[in-house]
Amino acid sequence: MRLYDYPDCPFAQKVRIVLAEKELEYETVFVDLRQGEQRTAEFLKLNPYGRVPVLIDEEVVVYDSTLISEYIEDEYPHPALMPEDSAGRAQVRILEDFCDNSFLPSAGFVQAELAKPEAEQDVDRLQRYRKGLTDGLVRLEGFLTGREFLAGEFSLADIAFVPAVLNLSRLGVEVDPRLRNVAGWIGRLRQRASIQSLGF
Ligand SMILES: N[C@@H](CCC(=O)N[C@@H](CS)C(=O)NCC(=O)O)C(=O)O
Repeated sequence: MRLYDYPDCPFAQKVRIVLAEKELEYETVFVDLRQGEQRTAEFLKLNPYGRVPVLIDEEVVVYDSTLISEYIEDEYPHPALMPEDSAGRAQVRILEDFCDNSFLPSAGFVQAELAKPEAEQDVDRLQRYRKGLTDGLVRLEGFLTGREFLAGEFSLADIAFVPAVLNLSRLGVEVDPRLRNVAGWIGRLRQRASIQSLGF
């Protein structure tokens, strides 16, 4: 298997955690996004949207971290990272969607703002997107009531959030100590071998 990767990309990080959970061997191809390598004709043949990650498994080419994760789950089902029942699977997908389309973009905007010299940072924008993250954590607190992980057992939903939730302090976001479920969940994520092996 070959993963087209960019080390700081949270979507590529998601896929690396899935591969580590399944103990699958793969090689990585570094796509230098800063040099525009994602827009070369060769790369656009793999992903017409010009984004990492892309996974190639023999002749199968899959792009988009969520689609890749589901492909891996279908093809290499053990250990399972999706619940067996339809309701549980739908919940995992809803959480992944929330992560990919709301939580991770907020984290990305905060990160982009913090990368600027302090004098150029837009304080209102920073505050708005940090609030997006803290509101997101409140939502997760509800999902985690009476559960160790977001969908009960550890799943693709938890993996989706790892790159953002294990990076919160660097984004200047503290977990409100009243969010006990979230704090406990983050602690459990930090203990997982797959996550530790990737240096989170
Ligand atoms: N929905 C996609 C998002 C992937 C994505 O946004 N990748 C970014 C890097 S983190 C990228 O390749 N950006 C290059 C570009 O837009 O030119 C996924 O889940 O894989």
